[in-house]
Amino acid sequence: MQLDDVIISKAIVEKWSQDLVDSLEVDVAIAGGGPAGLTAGYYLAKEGFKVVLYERKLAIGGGMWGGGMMYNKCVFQEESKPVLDEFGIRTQQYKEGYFVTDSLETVSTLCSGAIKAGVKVFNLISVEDVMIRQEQVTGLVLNWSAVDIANLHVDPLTIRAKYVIDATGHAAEIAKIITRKIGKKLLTETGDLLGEKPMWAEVGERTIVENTKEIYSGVYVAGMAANAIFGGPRMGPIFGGMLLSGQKAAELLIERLK
Ligand code: 48F
Repeated sequence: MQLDDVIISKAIVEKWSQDLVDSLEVDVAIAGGGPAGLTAGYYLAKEGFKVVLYERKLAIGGGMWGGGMMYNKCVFQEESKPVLDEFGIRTQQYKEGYFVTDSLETVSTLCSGAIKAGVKVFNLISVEDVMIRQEQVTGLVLNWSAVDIANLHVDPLTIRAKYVIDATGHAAEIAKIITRKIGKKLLTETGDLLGEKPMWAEVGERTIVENTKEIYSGVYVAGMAANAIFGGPRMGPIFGGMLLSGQKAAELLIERLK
């Protein structure tokens, strides 16, 4: 059989466009494809909900590829091991309660698991704004990351979602968009982002799960953004809290969606 270059192009354009059209109205839209966003998406999609995830960069996986200071190993605590087992990520026990994984296996397996569970992932797309109706976030406003990088004047497109998850990591970008656009109305003590505190793995890993909750009507937070919003410490290359936070965000939303 002879290969036709134009059929190859048509296959890509038609199938991608169909995916985008199918994702314009969803149950949950996730901003950010790091460990927290991927884990939240996985558990939601597994329950049968329609989930879309947007990642600004070419590769999803966020801050996990480089392990700690480019040593490509990740550390996980005991509590998060069931999530690693659920995905089939191999672990080595280093000391009691400390498990080590290969960061490349961890990211690629989380990614594969989320997509196979049904999460529709769009890379190279940034969330640049939110849609708000009657003081509730009802969708996301998207643009190609390349538009932003090239500083092009191009208007975005919009998708509708019953719920949004801010899984944008340290930057907590959805929370920042909300405060910039409508003022200090987050569900924090001050209504504003309280800001991330210095590194402290023990406290950071605990508080990140506690801080995984609704931050504005229609918006939940998962992962590092939770501590950036609610004033918890960062925790460096221990990643169990990211998985547990993603899992908790999914559980909270499954309750609401049911
Ligand atoms: O940063 P990231 O990995 O967040 P996370 O899932 O995990 C945090 C850890 O990696 C690490 C840590 C562990 O101690 O602190 O940092 O909470 O992934 C966030 C992803 O969101 C993307 C960004 O490119 C990254 O891949 N992102 C950020 N803003 C946007 C976005 C945006 N506006 N639109 C789309 N993607």
